[in-house]
Amino acid sequence: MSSTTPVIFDHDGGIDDLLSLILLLRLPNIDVVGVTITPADCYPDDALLSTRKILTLTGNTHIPVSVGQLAGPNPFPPEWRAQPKMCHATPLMLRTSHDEVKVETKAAHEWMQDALAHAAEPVTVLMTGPATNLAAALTQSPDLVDNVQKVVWMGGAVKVKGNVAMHDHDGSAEWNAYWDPKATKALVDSGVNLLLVPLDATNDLPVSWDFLRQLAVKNTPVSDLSGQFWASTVTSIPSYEFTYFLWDILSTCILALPEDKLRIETGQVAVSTTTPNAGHTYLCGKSGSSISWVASVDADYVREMVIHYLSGEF
Ligand code: AGV
Ligand code: CA
Repeated sequence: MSSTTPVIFDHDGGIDDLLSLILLLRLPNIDVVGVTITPADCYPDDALLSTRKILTLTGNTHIPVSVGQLAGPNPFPPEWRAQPKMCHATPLMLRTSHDEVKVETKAAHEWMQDALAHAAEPVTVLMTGPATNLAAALTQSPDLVDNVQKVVWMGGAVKVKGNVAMHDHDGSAEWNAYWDPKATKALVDSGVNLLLVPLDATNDLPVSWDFLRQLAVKNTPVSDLSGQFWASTVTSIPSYEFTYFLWDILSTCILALPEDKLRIETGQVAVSTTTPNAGHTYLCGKSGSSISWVASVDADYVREMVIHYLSGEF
């Protein structure tokens, strides 16, 4: 066994997905073996360009990137998908090249199957977008479940209300789970070792002005770029939803958070795939699958950890 944890990171190109990539690459004892992109809360060209630039900026041009070709039935609002274009328009990102980072020709779910099949030890999969790529990989090759150490997924809302606000939805689902409800169900039912990081836990971590001020006083290249990314989220469109949270950021922190800083619950969870609650991840005594989720965390500790790792030099 190596002393580092091999991790595949599947993200969907949002502001906090890209910040999570920077954070993940700066956590100790993590070996990122590949980055895959789900074309969900982003436009994939922007997500790919920003990912390649972040890998270059952090000295990780050896890490391969693969873009997903599968899409769920419930698209994200175009305003949200367009927002992260600003990330590769900041001066530091404009000055950074991208072409040293290899883009795999295989689609993300196929690249994942290869990577898992050939891994020397079981791999941790961190996901901060919809579950589509991993669900497809495990549906096509169910034996690969044994090659996954664990899945940490920002998705779902177990005992709290969701964040989907659409005319044909009752608001019970979280967006990543809703984008591709069948993939959500397939993942939950796959038998993989799954830890959800649902809204239950992330609701305690809004991106507040106080948090942004604490990051800003660090006054370093990494904290400045991070603060610029987050600055674009304070204008989230009120008609959809106003507050931006440390959703994906918390999920990334879970890989390095001491056990006594979080509370995990385990139960039988089922997933709806039909209106009006498609993507709802709910407790269900009889017909659900046994999975775990992060119920709460030490929010002050997490904020300090984020500010610590998102400051310093690149
Ligand atoms: O539901 C949270 C997920 C996270 O993976 N995403 C954003 C995070 O990357 C969807 C989402 C919910 N509310 C949003 C979202 C908002 N106001 N803006 C953009 N994306
Ligand atoms: Ca995301």
